[in-house]
Amino acid sequence: MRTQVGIIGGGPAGLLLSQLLHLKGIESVILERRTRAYVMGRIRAGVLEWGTVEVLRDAGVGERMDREGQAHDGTGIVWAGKNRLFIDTYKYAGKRLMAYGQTQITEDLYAARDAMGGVIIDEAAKVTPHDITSDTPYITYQTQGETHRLDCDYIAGCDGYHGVSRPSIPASSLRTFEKVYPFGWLGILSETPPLPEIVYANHERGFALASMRSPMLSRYYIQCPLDTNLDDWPDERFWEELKARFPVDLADQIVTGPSIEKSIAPLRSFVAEPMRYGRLFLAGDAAHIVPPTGAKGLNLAVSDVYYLSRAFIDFYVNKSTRYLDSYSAMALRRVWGAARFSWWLSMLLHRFPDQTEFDRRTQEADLDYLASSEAAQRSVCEQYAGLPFE
Ligand code: RFL
Ligand code: PHB
Repeated sequence: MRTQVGIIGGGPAGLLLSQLLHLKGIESVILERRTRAYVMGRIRAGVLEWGTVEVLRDAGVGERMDREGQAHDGTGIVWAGKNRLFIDTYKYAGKRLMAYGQTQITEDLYAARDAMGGVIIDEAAKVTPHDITSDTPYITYQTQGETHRLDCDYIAGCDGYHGVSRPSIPASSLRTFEKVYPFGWLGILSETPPLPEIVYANHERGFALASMRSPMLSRYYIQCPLDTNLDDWPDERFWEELKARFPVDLADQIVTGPSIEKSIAPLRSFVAEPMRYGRLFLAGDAAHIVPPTGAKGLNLAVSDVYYLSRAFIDFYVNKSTRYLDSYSAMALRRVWGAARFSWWLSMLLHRFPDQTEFDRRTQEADLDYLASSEAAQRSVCEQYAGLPFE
């Protein structure tokens, strides 16, 4: 088989890239390791920057998002059990946020690709890129035990943190930066009405977050030790702990019910540089991971894909490699901005096991300063709402 762009990974990054290329008449094939049901069943991100909303609309997958997604002017932060600060991104950055699930985005993208005859090979095993520094790269993979070969002009590595693309770049040509946080997030999804807005809590028992997917679907998280066992967290215990981390007035508004999903995610910051090696381009979690506190992971995957699709379009339509050549540097500028912000917000809102009283006081001073300073709020809003694309 031959195509123009071979895409490894059928998560949001790979699907969106394929869709944006298709709209400009550029062919691609997606190779996805998992079954369709598995990919669709993953519960992950929920908060979209407005730039992401616009890219999804331009990709022709905005209809359900505009109908079912919930636009917000910002996000609340509570700490010391009492204060509530509203991070008003609309007032200070002129941008709203959209609460709409990654699960739904993935469904919308699969539906769009299928409707347009997009080629997606599910359950592709042993996907391996070859000859990536030559002008004739190709990818081999197996389906039902049979090996196939996909020839292409370029390869897009959109296969997430555990994918095969990044490890196929020689270690001597790749620099990686990593920070691992000493806790995770225990998250649940429940078919209960959410709080009216997204609220982050810094509490002495640990961080908590109230979020949403739709008027009858809530998403909540609590900070937990890395060795937490899901079996030790029946729903009742989760709700009790969640409510204990919010001020009473908010806790009283939380509607509880049976969970329909429960999982633990570790927190990590990771960046690989450069995001290009020969004819292989990395996008999304394949190149970088941010802790979820800043709600940036999916948004970065979308901004990478926005830059990368523009680069391929410029190449195929205008015969120019200008954007392909600047892709890595351009994407990394935005990545590091989001990596810094996500790290900062994580440090601000969590309780660290080795935190001293000094650390606690400076954390609280940072929060109090944010509450009292319009300049500080403006700066946070600009970053939380998402830096503009170049
Ligand atoms: P994905 O979604 O991991 O998709 C990669 C795809 O590649 C496939 N794959 C392979 N295919 C072929 N061969 C191989 N060898 C392969 N190896 C892997 C995988 O099966 C998969 O289908 O990466 P992508 O597309 O870059 O998308 C990134 C986002 O998924 C991620 O950044 C976000 O979910 C992060 N995130 C959030 N981001 C936000 O912008 N806002 C949020 O509110 C937000 N909340 C979150 C989050 C992530 C979380 N978890 C669980 C990590 C909340 C959580 C709890
Ligand atoms: C979510 O709704 O899953 C969510 C919201 C905000 C975050 C992270 C995750 O910072």
